[in-house]
Amino acid sequence: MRKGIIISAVALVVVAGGVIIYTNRDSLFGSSNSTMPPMPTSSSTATQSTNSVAIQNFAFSPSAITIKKGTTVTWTNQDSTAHTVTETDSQDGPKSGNLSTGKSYSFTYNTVGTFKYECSIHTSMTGTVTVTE
Ligand SMILES: [Cu+2]
Repeated sequence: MRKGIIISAVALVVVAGGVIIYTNRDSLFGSSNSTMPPMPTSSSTATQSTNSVAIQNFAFSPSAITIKKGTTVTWTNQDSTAHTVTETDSQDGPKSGNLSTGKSYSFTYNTVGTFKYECSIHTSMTGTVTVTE
């Protein structure tokens, strides 16, 4: 009988401990969700006529731009993490190296075509520059 009580007590502690861990996990998840960067807006994925691209929330914004031949495009890192602007299609394109917070990099596109680039640190960050006559 006493053995049964002890086992029950141990089981209760295990269950209670599990509940506390679960609750903490839950609140951790809740707080990390609230600090998640906002989802990119649809406008940042549409092709835009600009020569200025922000690097923010682990994305190029806008990620697709159209420019005239001879235009200089400037990327500015607004994240607290270092990023790069690196061509990925073996054409003449940007090769910025690491850009720390607040740093900018410029590249002039002198050839008509479509040019792809990425952040070489976070390769899910991609962008496209379309150069027209
Ligand atoms: Cu990056």
